[in-house]
Amino acid sequence: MADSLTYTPPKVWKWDAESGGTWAKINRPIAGATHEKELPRGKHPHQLYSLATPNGVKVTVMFEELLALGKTDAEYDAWLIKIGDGDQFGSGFVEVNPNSKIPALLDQSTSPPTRVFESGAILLYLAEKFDAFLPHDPSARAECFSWLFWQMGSAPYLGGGFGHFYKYAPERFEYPINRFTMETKRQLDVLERNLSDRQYLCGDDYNIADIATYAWYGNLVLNNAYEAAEFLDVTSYENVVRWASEIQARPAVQRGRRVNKTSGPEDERVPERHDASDLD
Ligand SMILES: N[C@@H](CCC(=O)N[C@@H](CS)C(=O)NCC(=O)O)C(=O)O
Repeated sequence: MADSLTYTPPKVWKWDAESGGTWAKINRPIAGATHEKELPRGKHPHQLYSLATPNGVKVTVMFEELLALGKTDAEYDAWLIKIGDGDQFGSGFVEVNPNSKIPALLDQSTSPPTRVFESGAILLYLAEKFDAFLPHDPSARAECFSWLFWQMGSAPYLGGGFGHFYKYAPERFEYPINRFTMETKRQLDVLERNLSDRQYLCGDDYNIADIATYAWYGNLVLNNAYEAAEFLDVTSYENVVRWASEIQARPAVQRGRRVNKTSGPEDERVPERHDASDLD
């Protein structure tokens, strides 16, 4: 191991310096709003406040899948939250998500409006509301919950651990990169083994567990995240690549991936979505 131990923690940690790295500007050890700012509201039942990160894409893919199924009541306005600029700390956003992270949803078809935060909770809320992409049979439903919550618990090791130290940290340190690469590859192997005899994560049917997991691990193996495909030898996870490619080819996934996107090729960016035609 090349890195030596150079830091002795003080008795009590104090927030007295920027941590450096890509996200230093928005890292803070306290919750709550930093400024007053109302959220905009559109005409559709669902108001989504988000950005096209993996957690954000889960929800826009879900909306596009519901609309593709003909669930016209699933219409939504997708407003852009620029997390790099601190929009998630505006007072209106914090009212919808006290955790100040995208995605956050306000369903104004209920009275009073229903707020939902945490991408997994939003997927479940929409799946139950529209009776779609969630099996009815209790055992099949339990399998879906298991993979959905597996994703919610595992992805922070991939994003906050591997992705952070491999791509965003101010310096590349061997110890955390090794630790989180080990865990990321172990997680990919969990998926690989599960998908070796299943088309989708829970069997023959595509459901919200696939939507959630594709957004993170699918994008990773298709080289859409962290420029780490070669480093992680992602092509060795053949079944994960096959599953991810199949999901990525779905028209609703192609549409959902573009909503609230502000980077990448110009013709893929749809920073805000208020009508199906915004994506056409
Ligand atoms: N567990 C949350 C995680 C959400 C999350 O980490 N969102 C990130 C973008 S992917 C964010 O908003 N970061 C802004 C910040 O940390 O201030 C979920 O799944 O919704």
